[in-house]
Amino acid sequence: MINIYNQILKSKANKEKLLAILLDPDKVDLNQVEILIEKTNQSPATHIFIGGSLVQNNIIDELILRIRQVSPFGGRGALPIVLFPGNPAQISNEADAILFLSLISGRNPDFLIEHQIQAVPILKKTNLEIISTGYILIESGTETAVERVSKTTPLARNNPEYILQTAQAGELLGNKLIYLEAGSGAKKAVSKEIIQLVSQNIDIPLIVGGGIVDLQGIQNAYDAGADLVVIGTAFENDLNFFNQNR
Ligand code: 1GP
Repeated sequence: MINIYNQILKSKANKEKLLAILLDPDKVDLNQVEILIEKTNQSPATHIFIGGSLVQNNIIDELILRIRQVSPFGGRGALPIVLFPGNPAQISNEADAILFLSLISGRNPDFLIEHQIQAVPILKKTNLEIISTGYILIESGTETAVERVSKTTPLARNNPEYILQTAQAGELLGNKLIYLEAGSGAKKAVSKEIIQLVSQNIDIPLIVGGGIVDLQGIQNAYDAGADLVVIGTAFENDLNFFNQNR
């Protein structure tokens, strides 16, 4: 079995940028999975992330099985499938790995540690690769679903030093990844300045997502130092997002 985290480290060392397409099981129509995966395979995506703030039911298993079913080489050609869960109900043994998130920008104990404790008995029954991730929500113009659901305040955009300190605390606590999140459908993506400051001052790989709506936005995040960029809404809204000249 491939070790997804080691692959991410290797890509970072080789300066190869990574791209995850985020599928929200609440929004994916199972009858559309075939075209979705066809478009994903034609895109530069290196990973599929699955999750959402609200998803509660077991359609995640079904979605992943369907993805494997329609992927090349009897499913072996599927991109690595990584859970990006909003709550412990979103754990599926059908995925390859899970971002074991702690919302370290927030001060809600449920999202800092309680959900993780609840997830342990479920995780122990799976073969998922568990990747500890410091998740940092950054102010992005309007209230986002993750803000609403987690009942936490995002970090102020105009205080990059505090954002950096939060990321560094996550690294010192042993997180293997830092995720700078503007929130799905955010008005403003995480700024270049913030990405640059954080990426230059942590050693672990950096994920950036939320509110990136064009290819230039992806490139900007890479140029600023993001190792992996996450695209959700833009691809959801336009499956040809990656084949257009923008
Ligand atoms: C959300 O970072 C991801 O958690 C992706 O956000 O839907 O805005 O691309 P978008």
